[in-house]
Amino acid sequence: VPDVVALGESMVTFVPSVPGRLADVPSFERGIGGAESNLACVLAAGGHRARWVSRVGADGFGDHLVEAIGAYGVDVSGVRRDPARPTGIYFRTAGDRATDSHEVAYYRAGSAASAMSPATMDPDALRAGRILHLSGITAALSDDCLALLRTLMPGAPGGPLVSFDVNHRPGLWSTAEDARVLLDLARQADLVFVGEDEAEDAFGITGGPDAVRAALPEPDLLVVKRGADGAIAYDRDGGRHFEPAPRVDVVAAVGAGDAFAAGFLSATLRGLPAAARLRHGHLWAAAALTVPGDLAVPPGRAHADRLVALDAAAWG
Ligand code: KDG
Repeated sequence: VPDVVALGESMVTFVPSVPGRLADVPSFERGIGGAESNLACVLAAGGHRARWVSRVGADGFGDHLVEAIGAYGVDVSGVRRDPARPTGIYFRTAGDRATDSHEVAYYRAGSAASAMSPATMDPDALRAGRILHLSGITAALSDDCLALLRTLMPGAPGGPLVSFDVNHRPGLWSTAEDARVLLDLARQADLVFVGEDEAEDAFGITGGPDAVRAALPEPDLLVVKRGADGAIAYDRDGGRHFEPAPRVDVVAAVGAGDAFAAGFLSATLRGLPAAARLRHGHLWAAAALTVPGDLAVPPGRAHADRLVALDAAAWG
């Protein structure tokens, strides 16, 4: 039984060789991207059984994704090849370290993954793990992808815990109506990850993390992320737990949210309390923040446990 099954589109990523505007970047290095497979890769690297379920083209980029994600130890048996549609790719700039504003150019419309649907994917296989991890990116890919998400949420009794990362990607959405779609999906998940800034941009929720919880009271567990200012977990009993984030020299923020969710889920699978879940999330995110690519191997479990056990002064 997989610990975590993650559903979503992955893309070959082109990471710029130099900072600056996309128009000026002369060359790029190939990497792998995709929020949900990033999460599966870091979970597998962290010693968990992770399965990534998706569709990729029957092309070289699809081969590369399956091989590279499989090389992290992720179970890729649920990935289907589509001879009629290409694998998505995307280019991005290195961004501004302080604001993490970067340009993204997606080439994914009509991709193999956009044809994920209740008819082309097996919902039972998707529900085979202890946790099913989904994200708002999938909702934006096509009506079929959104229909698939809706068959998986809310989770059924005895089924996996449904984890949902809002992952609002403005470049994939066109109307304000779409924010409602994301909010409705988030309401049906057991565990939700959302950034405070994301909640403001996507949902217009101002007033900080408590206002996000007030607008999203349904999930048993809601994690509101505040970047360098830490994260707060709200539980169903009214509990509110804040943990500061360690200060790191940020190289590239892309992938940090996926790593945070992976660290949090890892600690959840291990039955650790809220404080440790948040700290593992922060540590795994720190690993991703300090590399240029979208993905970083998290610290080993014993090492991470020692860092998590440091007293509050080391974390504050
Ligand atoms: O979370 C990082 C992702 O944004 C990146 O890997 C690509 O999945 C991606 C997307 O759709 O933006």
